Amino acid sequence: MIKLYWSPRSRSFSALWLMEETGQPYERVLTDISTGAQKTPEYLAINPMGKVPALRDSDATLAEAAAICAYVAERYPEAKLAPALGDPRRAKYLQWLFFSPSCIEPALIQIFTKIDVPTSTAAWGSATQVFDVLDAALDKGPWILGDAFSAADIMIGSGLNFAVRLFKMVPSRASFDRYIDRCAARPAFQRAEKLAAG
Ligand SMILES: N[C@@H](CCC(=O)N[C@@H](CS)C(=O)NCC(=O)O)C(=O)O
Repeated sequence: MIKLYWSPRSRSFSALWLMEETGQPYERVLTDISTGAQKTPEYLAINPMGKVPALRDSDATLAEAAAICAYVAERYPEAKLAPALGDPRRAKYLQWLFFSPSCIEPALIQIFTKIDVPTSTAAWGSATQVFDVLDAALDKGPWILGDAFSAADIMIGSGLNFAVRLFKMVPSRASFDRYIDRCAARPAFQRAEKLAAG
């Protein structure tokens, strides 16, 4: 059975939401980052970054929330969390799955730290560009790929929920509001919210 290493009120939320969407049994292994549990030698052997979330599946271990999404979507194809190999929608699925750690995360750090980086040098362009691009992509909906919910929505939805709704780091927009509402209405999101509260 998959083991999910997680900590309350952390980026583990996306992995909890993901596992809840699969409908498969999994074991939650509390790795409370407020106690330093993420820095033990045992845990560092799983994720040398000493951060949650991380996952164990028999002999396989991995960290990084977006990679966990990709792995679990492939592990449980019946959950339909990713377009199948050969489906043309898979291209955009991968793009949006990677957009979260590659563009949304650094844009939020830029907002938080107020560092100035030339847009042509910054891999994420600018925070304005990131959220304009997301706004346009989410305008039609209901999901980032259109009609099909996917693991990319788990990464994008968790990021927007955190940045727009919970911490108000990014001004809301109509498309974001509708999208976060749709994400938050999913029973798996609601179960993950309860679990993530600790
Ligand atoms: N790049 C990682 C980031 C994970 C991360 O930042 N985790 C934080 C909690 S939100 C953490 O474990 N911090 C504890 C520490 O660094 O000691 C991912 O996307 O999964």
